[in-house]
Amino acid sequence: MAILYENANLATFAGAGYGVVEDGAMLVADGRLVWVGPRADAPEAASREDLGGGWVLPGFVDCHTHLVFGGDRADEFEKRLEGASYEEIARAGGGIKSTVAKTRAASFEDLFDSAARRLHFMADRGVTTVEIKSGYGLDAENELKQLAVARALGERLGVRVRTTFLGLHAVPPEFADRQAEYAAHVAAMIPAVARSGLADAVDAFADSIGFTNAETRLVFDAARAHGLPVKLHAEQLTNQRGAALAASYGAMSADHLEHLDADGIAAMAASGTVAVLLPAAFYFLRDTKLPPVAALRAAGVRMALASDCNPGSAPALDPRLVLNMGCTLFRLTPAEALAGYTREGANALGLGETCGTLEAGKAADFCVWDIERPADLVYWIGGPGPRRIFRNGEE
Ligand code: DI6
Ligand code: FE
Repeated sequence: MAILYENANLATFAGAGYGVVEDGAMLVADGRLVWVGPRADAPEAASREDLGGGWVLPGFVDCHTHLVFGGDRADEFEKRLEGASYEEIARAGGGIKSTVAKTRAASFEDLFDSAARRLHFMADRGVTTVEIKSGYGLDAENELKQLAVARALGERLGVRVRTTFLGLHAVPPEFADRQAEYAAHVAAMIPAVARSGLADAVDAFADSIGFTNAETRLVFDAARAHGLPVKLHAEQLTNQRGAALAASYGAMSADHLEHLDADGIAAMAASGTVAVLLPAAFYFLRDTKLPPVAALRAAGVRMALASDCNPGSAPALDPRLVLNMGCTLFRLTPAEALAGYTREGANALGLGETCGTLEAGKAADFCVWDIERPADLVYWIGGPGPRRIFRNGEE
């Protein structure tokens, strides 16, 4: 049955800026937006619903998270406040490796329950699509366990989930001092990952405390051979020219990018690779090197904004807080930040035709907010979620 939603201002994010339609209406049928425009021009509909004068935005798309993991790392937070650096903790066997031990020890149900609590929080605050990476299992069994939990979250929580295999995240203890062998082992896991149908993409952590470009290539070649698109954690802590490498594989996105240089920007612009900015990690690690936002903007590179939710570098769940950080720390405009959490997040996941804007033909994923203007969502340092949330037309 078609329903006309009316009496709301729309921020559609179709085209430049907010794409505002004042006093707008949306016709929804079969879970999709059929028509979007000014109420005065709205088509006839058997059923109508009054949205009470709020603002409607697309549901948020959080295109980079590590939402499924065992335990947490509050103890390391304390250590860092006593003077240890993220790299020192990682090199001393803490960091990602400690989460790996807890993730391996956790059952499917334990992982599901803890991640579901986090995802409920995000969903209540307007996230209708989320990407979830593996990367804390680091062997075939536990990586697939994490990916299966991510899939189950999507099925049971009513959020659209895209999964990413991040086997090349850290070297597990059984491969200590054999990093190159581990990279080959991860490449050899790709056929089974592809066969399982549990991963929509492949990611890697190319950095000084992560993997070399040659190791990343090995895994990307395997991904390509099995039809899986790639993306990369690039230039987070050092400039390893990972973004250019990612672009050469037609990567969907390159993420973090604090140390990105002009060549990397040009390569991303040429390949259409989305820049995913992660200000919560920048904030939590007290980084000082800003990603080159002005140069990315000037080069016309699409910029998405995401939480990077993970236990080590970004225990962040609230999209409004991340939106504010994107503006305050990275100098995005509020319109860019909101487009980054909707349209560009969808583009970074290859979902640009599916969701991320309020346009006819897309999924009816939208939130109704009680605000005066869209920038209110960004201006407050965190804040309440939307009054109503719809995904595929279902509230
Ligand atoms: N970069 C990050 O910020 C996260 N992973 C990565 O490659 C951190 C993950 C963690 O510390 O657990
Ligand atoms: Fe990350």
